Amino acid sequence: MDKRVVLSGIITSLLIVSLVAYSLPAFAQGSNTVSGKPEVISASGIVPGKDLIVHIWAVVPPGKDKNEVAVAALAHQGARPLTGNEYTTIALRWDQFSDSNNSNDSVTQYYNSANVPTTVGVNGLTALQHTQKSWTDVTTSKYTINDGGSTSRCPSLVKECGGQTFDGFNDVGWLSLSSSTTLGVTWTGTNIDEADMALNTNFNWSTTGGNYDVETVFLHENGHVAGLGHSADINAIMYPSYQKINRVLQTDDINGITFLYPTSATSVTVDQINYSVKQKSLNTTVHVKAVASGNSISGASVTIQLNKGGVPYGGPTTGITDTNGNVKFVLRNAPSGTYTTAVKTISGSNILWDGNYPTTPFIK
Ligand SMILES: [Ca+2]
Ligand SMILES: [Ca+2]
Ligand SMILES: [Zn+2]
Repeated sequence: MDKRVVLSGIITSLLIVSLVAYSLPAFAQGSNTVSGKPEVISASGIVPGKDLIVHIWAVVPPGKDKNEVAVAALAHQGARPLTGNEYTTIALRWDQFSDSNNSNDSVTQYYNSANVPTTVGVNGLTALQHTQKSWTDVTTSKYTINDGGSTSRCPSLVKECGGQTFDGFNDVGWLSLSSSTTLGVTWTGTNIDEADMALNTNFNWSTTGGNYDVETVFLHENGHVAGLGHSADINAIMYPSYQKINRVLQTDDINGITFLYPTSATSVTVDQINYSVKQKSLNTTVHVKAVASGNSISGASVTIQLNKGGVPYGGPTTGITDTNGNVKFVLRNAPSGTYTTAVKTISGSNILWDGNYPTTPFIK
């Protein structure tokens, strides 16, 4: 809940990965590439005096200024534009991913199919589920969002549901939104972790390759649900303008979700150091495994220092563990004596060495 403290330390990186758009003059930027369609922009606002942020998609009618349209669309929601500084200090960040309990590391989202356009039908839920999977499947992030099933609740934070109350549920629904230019909205709390979404039934929606593509918009909105802001990267899902059908997270989106919710590092240890002699060579094999699961760790970079008679023999050497978690070091023309191995470093993607290794000597 303590977003101000949690987020204060990550402002610099957030600005780089996902919030650059806010340092640009407009909270709505970008050009339209959907031929024959008016430009669609996304903008974020805050309701003064309330614990609420809203993200909207708004259609810019021909000849209209997109910033004016965004301001007007936000005003329809009772909100004013959000500045970059405000976003980085008050944005939603789900606390369950940073507490000491791993069993609660997920967000649950429910779907209300009432009022779904006939052109969308049951495919609306499928599209939403795809986007939940897309954000969940980022391997470098532990962010997880699950389908909680169907609901008849009106997404409580959405203005058109009345009252804008926190009901403890993250709901998605189809509503006739009051602004004729607003394609969809996502509301989130700033202190209370809750996110509700609605798409406007007054537009033409498609799940079969036409615009506006439901999954593309759900994917962007579920980025806001995760706590991401807009990106200046025109390829990113979190770019604040509907460009075309795009149902795949891009590098910038992956960087953003990874920054907010990085996967916890796996604790690894060295459980075995084996020696063998082949002709004049001394082979030293180091095995790396995960402490908790016992699984062998491949691709880890291991640096050792071989000692003979208690003093370093040669310099440190580095190798990479194979698929069995082993890395072999070969000392050619090894003289007779008592050898020990000091493991200096173990590094690799998302692993953290516990510093332990066996110290049993080997006599050649
Ligand atoms: Ca947790
Ligand atoms: Ca709700
Ligand atoms: Zn947006």
